[in-house]
Amino acid sequence: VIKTPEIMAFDVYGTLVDPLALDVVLAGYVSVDLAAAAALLWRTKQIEYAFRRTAMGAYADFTVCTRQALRFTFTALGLSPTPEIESTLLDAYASLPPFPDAVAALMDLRVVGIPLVAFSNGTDAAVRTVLAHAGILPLLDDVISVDPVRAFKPAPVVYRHLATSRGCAPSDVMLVSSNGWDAIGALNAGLRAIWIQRDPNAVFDPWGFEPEAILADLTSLSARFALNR
Ligand code: LAC
Repeated sequence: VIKTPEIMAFDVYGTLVDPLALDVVLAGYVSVDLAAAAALLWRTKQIEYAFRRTAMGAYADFTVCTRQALRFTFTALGLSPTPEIESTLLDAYASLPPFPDAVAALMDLRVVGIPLVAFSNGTDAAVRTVLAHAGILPLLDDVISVDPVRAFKPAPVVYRHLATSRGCAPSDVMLVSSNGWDAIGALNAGLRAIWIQRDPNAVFDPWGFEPEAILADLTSLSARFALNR
C-alpha cells in the first residue's frame, strides 16, 4: 500500500492512449512489415524533438513536433508524405485508442476519491480532443499541458507547473507514466512517481531514481491506495 497522494497526474501518450496503435493506419502507406517500426520511429523522433527543442530553448508546441517527426519518418523510409497522407495520419493521432485498462482503472480511482488529472507534453486542445475521443476526459478533474511553460518534459519547470496549477506542493503529486524518463523527470523535480511498464522488455534507466511502484498496467493501481485513504 502506498501513501495516498493529494492528486494523481497521468501521462497521456503511451500511458492512457496508445501511439503505437497507429501501425494499423501506417500499414496503408508503408509496407506491412515496416508499419510497427514506422510507428515506433515516429514516436521516438517526436519525443527526441521535444527534448531537443527544450535543450535548445527553441520551443514549438507538441503538435509541431508530431508533424515534423512524421515527415522525418516518411523521408527516412524513402517516402514523401503528401498533404493528404499527413492530414490523415495527424487525424489518426488525434483519435488514438485508449489502452484497454485505462477507463476501468480511472473509474476505480474515482471511487477511491483521489483527484485525477492528465499531464502532457501535448497542447491543451490536442489532449482534450484525444482524451474525449477515447472516453477518458469525463473521468478526469483537469488537463494540465506543459504548453504555457514553453518547455517539455522532463524539464523540472513543467513538473512544478503541474503542482502549482493544482495548488499542491511537488511532493503531494503522484505522476503515473509509462515513459521511464517522465517518471524520472517527476522524481527529479520532487514529485512522486509510479512507472507503468507497458512493454515487459522496457528497462528503467539506471540513474538511481526509484519509482514507488512498477505496474504492468493501470489495473491494480486503485488497490494500492484504497486502504489508506
Ligand atoms: C506526454 C508524452 C510524453 O503525454 O507521452 O506527455
